[in-house]
This record gives sequence, C-alpha cells and structure tokens, in this order.
Amino acid sequence: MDTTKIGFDLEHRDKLITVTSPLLPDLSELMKSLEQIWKYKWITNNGPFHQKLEEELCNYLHVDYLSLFTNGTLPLITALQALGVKGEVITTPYSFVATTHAIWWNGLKPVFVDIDPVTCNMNPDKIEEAITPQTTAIMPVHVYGTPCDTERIQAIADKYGLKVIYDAAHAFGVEVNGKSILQAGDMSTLSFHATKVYNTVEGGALIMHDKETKQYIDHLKNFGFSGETEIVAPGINSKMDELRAAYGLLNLKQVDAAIESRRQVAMAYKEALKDVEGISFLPDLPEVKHNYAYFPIFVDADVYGMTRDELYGKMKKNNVLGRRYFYPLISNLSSYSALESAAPDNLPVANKVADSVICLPMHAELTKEEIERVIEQIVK
Ligand code: T4K
Repeated sequence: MDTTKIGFDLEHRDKLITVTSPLLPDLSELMKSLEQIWKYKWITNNGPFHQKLEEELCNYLHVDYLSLFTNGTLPLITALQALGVKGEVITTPYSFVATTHAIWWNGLKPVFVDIDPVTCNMNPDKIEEAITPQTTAIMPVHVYGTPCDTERIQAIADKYGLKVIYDAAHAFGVEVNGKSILQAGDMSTLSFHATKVYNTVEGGALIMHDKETKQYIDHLKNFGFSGETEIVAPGINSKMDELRAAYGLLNLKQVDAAIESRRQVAMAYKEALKDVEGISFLPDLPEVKHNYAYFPIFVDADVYGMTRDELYGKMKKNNVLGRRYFYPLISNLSSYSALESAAPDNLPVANKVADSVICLPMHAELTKEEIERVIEQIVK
C-alpha cells in the first residue's frame, strides 16, 4: 500500500504535528457494533443505528429535529432545495468552499458580503446594502465555531422576508447563553468529517424546527421516497449508513472529553502567544460555550517581522503542519471572481484576514511536547 500520496508519509506521521487528527472510537467497541450490524444484515436506509444516532444527537445538541446526512455539503444543498430558495443568496466569502458551492449547485447566485474583523463572521452591517429584489436567503457561517450575530441577522431576514440557513459545520455543541446555536435561523447544517470536533468518518446533519420539515428532508435525502411507490419530490441520495452511525454513537460518548482536551490546548496557546507582537487570535466570548474546533492566529507582517506565508513555510519545514483555513478567499477563486460582489474592494476585511491566517494544530491528542513545538515556531 502506498502511504505517501496524501502530502506526507502516513508511516511516519508520528514525526509530524498535523492540523488535526481524528477522534477515533475504541476498536473493540466498534467490533461489537459491527457484529450486530452483520447479524441484522441491515447496513443502510434508516436502520437502528441511524435512528439511535439521530435521537442521541438531538439530546446532546439540545435540538428537537435532526436528519443525518452522508457529509456536511449535501445538507447545505438540500436545505436550499427544501426551502425553495431562488435567485440570490447572501453569503460570506470567508469559509470552506462547500458553502458557496452549495449555492452554485442549486443554480443560485452567491452574493458576498464582508466579514467582521473580530469574529470573522458575516458582518450584519453589510447585509442590507447587498439585498436586491432577487434576494431570497442568507447563508452565514459560524466560522471556527464562533457564533454569528444571529439576532441581527434574523431581524434583517424578517424585515425583507428572507430565509436563513446557517452553515454550522464548525459549531458542534456550541451554545450562547445556554442555548444551542443550532436553534437559530430556518435550518442549520453540521459536518461530521474526519477533521471535525465530532466525526462519523464522513457525515453531517441538517437541523430543522418542526416534524413536517424533518419528514420532508428525510424523504428528500432518500430520492424523495415517502413509501414503497410514492415519491414526493425529486430527491437525492445522501443517507448515512449503519457503519458510520455505529461509529458516530461511540464517538459521541467521548466528545466531551475531547472538547475539554482541546480547551486545554487553546489555553496553552493563548498563554504562550498573548504577548507576541504581531500575532493575534480570536477572543473568548464569556456568553459562549466554545468547542475549540480550530485555533486560528492572524499574522500582522509589519509588526511580527515575517509574513504569514514565511511563518507557514517555516512551520512546515519543521514538521508543524498548520493550515491556511480559509485561504484563498472563496470570492477570489476563478469560479466566482467575476461576480460583482467578489471584487476585493467590496471585501477588504475578508481579504486581509484570509491573507494573514494560519490555523495551528488543534486536536484532543496533542501532547505537551507537541504543543511546545508548535509554540516554539511562533515565539521568536
Ligand atoms: N462548510 C464548512 C464551513 C466546512 O468547513 C466544511 C468542511 C463543509 C461545509 C463541508 O463539510 P463536509 O462535506 O466536508 O462534511 C478539510 C475537510 O475535508 C472539510 O470537511 C473541512 N470543511 C475543511 C475545513 O477541511 P482539507 O482538504 O483541508 O482536508 P485534508 O485531507 O487536507 O486534511 C487536513 C488534515 O487533517 C491532514 O493534514 C491530517 C488530518 N487528517 C485528515 C483526514 C482526512 C487526518 O489525520 N486523518 C484523516 O482521515 O479539508
């Protein structure tokens, strides 16, 4: 087996500090679940593990209705379909490409607005000026798991009759004043990709607020089938299978401990980097229960004396593999750069942030020595 074709050699990954490392369930526990699945011979299509994971995730996340998906991109695409979104969708350029791609895959026009320099989320002050008669929805992102200003976004949506779909791919378990961030908007989506705080290998979910919508989404993700011969709409196939649901149930038992370990990594980084001139990081918001999904730092080259890319290159040379999430900015990609709203003049903050960010290694298994090695790269 060739272990080298992913950018480094997996056989020697212990020498590298990667940006993340997946939370893996106990193998013997997983074997027990697999034995059950093998016994039932029911491996997908809303099986018992799938049903149980939906139930347990609703409890864990404090939401009433949730539908599992095969990844975090298809719920974005499906939410836009289910809500009948047409025309233009206001969104943020500062995200993973999946956010804007989901809009494009629905034949809709993304309209980019700039971000807030403190939270890196869509700036609510910029939304109203981007609304046209064609606008029907807003798709913000709780980037890095930091909550958007959901109250202001909702007030604007209500004023203009717009739908709001939150890309909450990074916001697993995040709460504001004790309330799940997933309660905001018409729908929210999660990603359970291997690189996320909570993973089901690949996977995701769509969160909605009523039983009828949950039922409709469940039909849509299964080709539109509502019974053996009834098809309610042109659906798609985006179901999670039993193996990944079983894996997900086991990971749910250890996700709190993983978030606590991540919190400790974040505290260590903050303590070590707080006085490094030219390096800044996101604020801890007292009303927020954070999940420590990512630890982005922002490099002010003039003050720090080294550009972001120089620091990134130095880290890489020393086997510390940070990542420039989210660079390049989506609006600068050739697929979208011709859009009027993609002009860099319209998005000065997002361009500046995308050009200065490095996400430091952040996962539950980082050792003290590894955290030290990361810090050494940055503290001169
Ligand atoms: N919306 C937002 C805001 C998102 O951030 C994402 C995904 C989505 C929507 C879409 O959700 P999904 O459809 O993906 O569920 C990664 C992920 O593939 C992607 O899920 C994620 N966001 C994005 C931010 O990052 P890459 O291309 O950086 O992944 P990759 O393969 O380079 O992995 C990064 C590092 O993680 C590796 O260097 C080591 C570690 N890793 C990765 C994998 C896959 C492991 O240790 N083991 C693994 O199995 O995109």
